[in-house]
Amino acid sequence: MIKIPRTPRRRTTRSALPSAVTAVVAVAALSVAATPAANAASTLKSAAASKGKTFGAAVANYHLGESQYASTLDTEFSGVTPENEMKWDTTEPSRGSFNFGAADSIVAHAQSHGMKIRGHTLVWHNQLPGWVSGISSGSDLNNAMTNHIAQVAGHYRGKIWYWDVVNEAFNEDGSRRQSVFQQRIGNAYIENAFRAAHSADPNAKLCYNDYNTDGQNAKSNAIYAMVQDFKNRGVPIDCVGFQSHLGSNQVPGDYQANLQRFANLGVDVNITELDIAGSGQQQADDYAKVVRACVAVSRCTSITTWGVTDKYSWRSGSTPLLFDGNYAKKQAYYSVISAFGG
Ligand code: 9MR
Repeated sequence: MIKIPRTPRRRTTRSALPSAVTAVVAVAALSVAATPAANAASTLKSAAASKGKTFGAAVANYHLGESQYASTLDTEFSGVTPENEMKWDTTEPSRGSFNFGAADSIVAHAQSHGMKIRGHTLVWHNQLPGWVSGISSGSDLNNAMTNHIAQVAGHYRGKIWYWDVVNEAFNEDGSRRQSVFQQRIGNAYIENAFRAAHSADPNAKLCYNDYNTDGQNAKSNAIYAMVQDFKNRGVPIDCVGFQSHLGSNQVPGDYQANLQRFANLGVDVNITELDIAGSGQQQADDYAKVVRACVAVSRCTSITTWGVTDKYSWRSGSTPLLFDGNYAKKQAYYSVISAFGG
């Protein structure tokens, strides 16, 4: 384990010191510069790595050509989630015609920078092409769904760390969302999807992902019961994703306890789409609470913010990310680093 200095060394002015001291300072400075640990806590990814975690961002392929976007991503983040490029409407816009171009570019960028990839998402009621919603027979829809998973997860076999296999399948009251999958196939569609993903890419860790599940409530209780049932029956599930799209001052008091109860079922927990409305001290405090909770839960392996810069956030009016519209580091950025102990 590499020890990280708590505070950055101060620069010392050479001319103000006698030469012997100057030499010692110079040697010390050299050895600091030569030690990778010297700046270990100076980026999000190095701060997270000091606690064994990955710090990712949702990425849009069409922004990668913007140099500040790419350089902020490459310097600060150790994980990526394609924001839209792996969704069904992009990857299989008409039945049996697959399109992987945009997602392949993100994957290539991530691989060439040593970043881990969260695949997002195989089965979701949104960004679903019309041909899927138009299928009226349950067995035909199940075939279309398992074929989609086989093709998409198969295309990226061996490259994905975690897959969000099924996204947002529950209502706030804990009942099943009446998506086309639920209506035509019934409750079994979720486990069918996980089994298909496991066959397509046996080494990817498979997640169920949802929002408003950040504390104990009817929705997270229903997901908890599903995961427990899957574990009991041997349905392949490895992880639960907590999106954590949060308003200001809304980190639930039981955030950590909620992560921990899922971890205790024998799954990893990921914070998958973190963004928190607000600014200044409030936003910094809210981010710190989330990071501290993840640090305290050993199976919390990854935090992903839902974007890099406020200017391209899906909720940019809430300025919810760690870099402002000019890529300046916000107060919340520094509180994340210090919440990791940096
Ligand atoms: O950030 C995504 C945005 O660009 C899309 O227009 C939107 C379409 O529904 O999806 C956004 O990402 C969502 C994610 O895939 C699932 N959880 C909620 C996210 C924010 O809406």
